[in-house]
Amino acid sequence: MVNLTIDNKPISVPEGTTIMEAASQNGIAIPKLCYLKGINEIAACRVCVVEMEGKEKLITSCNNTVQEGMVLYTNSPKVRADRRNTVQLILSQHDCKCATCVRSGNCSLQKIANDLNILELPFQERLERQPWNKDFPLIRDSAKCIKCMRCIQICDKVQSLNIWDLEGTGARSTVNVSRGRKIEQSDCSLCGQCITHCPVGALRERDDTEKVWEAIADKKKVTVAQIAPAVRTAWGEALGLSREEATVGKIADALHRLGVDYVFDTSFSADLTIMEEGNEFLERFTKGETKVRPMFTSCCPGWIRFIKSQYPHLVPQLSTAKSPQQMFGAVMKTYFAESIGVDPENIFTVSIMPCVAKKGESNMELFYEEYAGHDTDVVLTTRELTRMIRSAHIPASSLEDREFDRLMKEYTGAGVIFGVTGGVMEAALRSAYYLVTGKNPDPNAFQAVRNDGKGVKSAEIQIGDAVVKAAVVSGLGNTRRLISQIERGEVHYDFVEVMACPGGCVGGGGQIIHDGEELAYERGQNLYFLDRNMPLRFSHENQDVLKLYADYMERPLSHKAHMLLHTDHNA
Ligand code: HC1
Ligand code: SF4
Repeated sequence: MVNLTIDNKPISVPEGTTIMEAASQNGIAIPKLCYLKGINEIAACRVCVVEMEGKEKLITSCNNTVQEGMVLYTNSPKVRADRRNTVQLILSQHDCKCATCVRSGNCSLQKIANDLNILELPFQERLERQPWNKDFPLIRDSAKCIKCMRCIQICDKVQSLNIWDLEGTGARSTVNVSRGRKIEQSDCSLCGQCITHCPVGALRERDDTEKVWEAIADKKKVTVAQIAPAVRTAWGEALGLSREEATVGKIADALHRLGVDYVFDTSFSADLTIMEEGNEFLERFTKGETKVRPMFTSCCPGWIRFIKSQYPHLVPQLSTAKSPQQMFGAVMKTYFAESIGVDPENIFTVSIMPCVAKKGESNMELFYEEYAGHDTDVVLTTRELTRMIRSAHIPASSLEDREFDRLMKEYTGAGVIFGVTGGVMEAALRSAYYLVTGKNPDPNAFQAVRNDGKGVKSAEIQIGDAVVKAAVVSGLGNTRRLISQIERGEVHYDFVEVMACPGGCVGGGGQIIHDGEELAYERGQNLYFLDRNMPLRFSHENQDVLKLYADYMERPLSHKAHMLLHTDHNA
């Protein structure tokens, strides 16, 4: 152990601990801007400086470790003056229009400037704004970039895509899309991890809330919304609701109060996906089609963009099932539209997703059907949903639990866990077991594929006489490593679930941002809790899904099911 003093408090911490961690473990918060544990420890912003007795120069606390006998001050006059100067210099190159910034109120730079009582900007340089395609789902405002490098590091180290790079030198250095490309020419997966790790408003999703307001105001349109599984774990974080208070039924209430006509839970179409994808897997598995093994899941659009750009030769191994979002859109514009007697052209479908790539998925021509345009008309992130609730001045405390609308009301715990890494696999195994053996397994039998925070899991699952070799991976860097192992023949799997974001959709790029805090694991546990407490935990027991087959689609993998619920990823 190392003994030292921070702000007159004697402390003792293990050798190798950084000063910042030592302070934090002892209830002393040192402000920071660029630091991200394990990912960005480069001391680029110099906001985390501290004063060390006997040393003239201040030292950065994020990348210096404790030494025996150190005497440190985190908030001395010298530290405060230096920090103020640093932050004023950062602000001199930052577009400080907080009133029109999407991150106002949730911005680390704004908070630090306020905390340091910076009420004037002594230096102000002319800001240059790089051009950007505002139609792209990921928006970057270069005038707000503080060059903390987090986006570069998260995209390189965690997602292995190297989309961002530093360009220019000295004071003119700035971040931009690497190799002089435009963002739409890059291989960006749209995972949105760079957005959720940006400390300011330099990166955000394309705001589509106005399109939804317009549809709501259009008397001809019937607006139909779906809420993704992972959204329920995070939306309350932005509105001051606890996990217990922030139920999905209250999101349904909020959407109705905003003027949406019908509201459903994407967990319904996650159950539908299991019926299609589970049967597809069993068909491929029992036919012994070894060359298409493993079959990869197809519900995560970040992963679909990744496989298409990085491993196009593996695309035939994707399940042909559309994602639950797209399946639901197709069902809303056909089966549901018919049931309420509305022309599909007048059905406006809105998805509330924890995801930025879903915006890209809904734009894909691939899903254009002659019957009524795109399956999904607009995708809003969890953040956009909370912005709409705020802009309608609906107090979160006034929301009440409201049921989903009829015809597609039911959903199971298996559908709910889609939102956490391993959940799609677990749901599929629950139903595959039933389809093969005619009996339900213990719903908790497949915990071996659940998230343990490591990013990759594998298990051999006995189903009847067969053993299914399953793997689950989240994060695209982890995915790249797993695919390399598969391609080198080091590992063999029958079925692989991939989610682009670490932890699955709960850690999605469209979720509520808590700077420097990773909440995916905790949110995932919330979904497991909800699953445990659901009356139904098997997708094949969803009565509304069974009715959809009986009344409209006949059976899984029928011709009609193929037309509406499957896609050709090569198209
Ligand atoms: Fe997901 Fe999915 S789980 S992809 O993460 O398969 O976004 O939540 O809605 O479509 O159900 C996202 C979440 C979501 C789909 C489902
Ligand atoms: Fe990289 Fe994901 Fe950001 Fe695209 S969205 S630049 S892949 S981190």
